[in-house]
Amino acid sequence: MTLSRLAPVAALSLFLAASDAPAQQPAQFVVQLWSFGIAPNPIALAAGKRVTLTFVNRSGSSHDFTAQSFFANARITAGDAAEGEVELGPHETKSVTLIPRAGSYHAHCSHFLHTQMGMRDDIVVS
Ligand SMILES: [Cu+2]
Repeated sequence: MTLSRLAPVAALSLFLAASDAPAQQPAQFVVQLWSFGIAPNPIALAAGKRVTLTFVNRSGSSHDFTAQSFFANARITAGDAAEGEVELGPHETKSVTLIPRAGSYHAHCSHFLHTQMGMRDDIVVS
């Protein structure tokens, strides 16, 4: 194939790549939970920018991601964080899409003694 035939294809793929990332596309952010920890720490998010938080429970035990103040101050557009909490069964993954408000928040697992064993985290929205 000659270069002159490849050029339109290259131009088309450039166009597709550019139109693939519109501004309203939420960013993805993965939060991992296990026995006993939450990562990353801190969870750093951009204020006012829509983001999909995907909570991945890597362990065979149930955990939750509890951050009442964080969720109460965010605008949730998809998913569920009822009472400021995302409950995860063994090896379960759940996503919540939201627009976070600037601030510093705490997160933890509310299961008995899990916070004390290391399941705590900070969320920094700036
Ligand atoms: Cu836990």
